[in-house]
Amino acid sequence: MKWFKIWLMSYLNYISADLSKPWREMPENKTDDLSFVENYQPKKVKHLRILLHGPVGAGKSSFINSVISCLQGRINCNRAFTDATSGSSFTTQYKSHKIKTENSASSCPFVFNDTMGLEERNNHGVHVEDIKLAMKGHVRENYMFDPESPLSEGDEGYNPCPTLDDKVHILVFVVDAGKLSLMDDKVVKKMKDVRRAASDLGIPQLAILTKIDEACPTAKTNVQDVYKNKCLKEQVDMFSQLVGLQLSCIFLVKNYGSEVFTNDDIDTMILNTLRQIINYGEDFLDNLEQN
Ligand SMILES: Nc1nc2c(ncn2[C@@H]2O[C@H](COP(=O)(O)OP(=O)(O)O)[C@@H](O)[C@H]2O)c(=O)[nH]1
Ligand SMILES: [Mg+2]
Repeated sequence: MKWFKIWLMSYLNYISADLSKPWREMPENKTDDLSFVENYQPKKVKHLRILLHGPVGAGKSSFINSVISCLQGRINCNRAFTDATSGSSFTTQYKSHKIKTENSASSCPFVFNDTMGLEERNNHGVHVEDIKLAMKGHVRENYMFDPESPLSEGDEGYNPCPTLDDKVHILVFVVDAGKLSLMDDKVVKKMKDVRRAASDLGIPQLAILTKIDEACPTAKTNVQDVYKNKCLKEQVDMFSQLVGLQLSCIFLVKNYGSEVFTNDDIDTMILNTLRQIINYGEDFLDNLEQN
């Protein structure tokens, strides 16, 4: 019992101690990133298409709502419907989420496609083949995903002649930072398959680890401390090894959920991540120009 107490105390000390320096520098506030996002204009397409992909309940719809909240300056929790009871996938339709800002009548020049969540059971959640088709631009707007059979050529929801606008320009994995160690092998395999398909198409990939407020008991979610937290760093390392993504492509985020007002720390995390997403997507479009 005595040794258990000593072990527990040293473990708690270990997880509650922050690194002396953050392993990634974050901006002091949201000003630069907000202005970058507000002034962003894609060079080659009307909208930069961002595909969010990951397990059910990871926070994909919440991330879209959080971006809307940051840009509108007020909490918006219903545009991309979230599911607080998440057991099975709530998002079943392939839908482009356009975002309007407070000051502009037109929508932002980027869109999010939220997919039906990945599930470990066969015939549940989105089919990996459907994600591959979506990346190539073959999935039409409002197509209802069918977990039992992937879309095929000749189906009504199949777009045989996608334009560059229809294609995905950046793939974003969204995973719950607190559930990495519990993630089923089959889900990891599905994510790796999707990653490989994206790489074959030259589409860059990035990951967001969400729910950092729940993942580590001692994590402080103010923006300057998030990247000092040892436990969160371990989750980032773990995800990097699981899926094979570089550390520089993995971002920590707390989505808006129970808040009634937006705040600077959450805005900074969300907008900084969005800025990286946009930069990676633009790199993809730039490289196409060179080919
Ligand atoms: N505490 C916390 N809850 C979150 C966060 N992101 C999402 N959630 C909650 O997790 C649940 C599932 O989120 P949802 O966006 O529907 O997941 P999706 O299936 O990936 O679209 C909802 O109840 C959200 O409010 C987060 O960063 N922190
Ligand atoms: Mg969803």
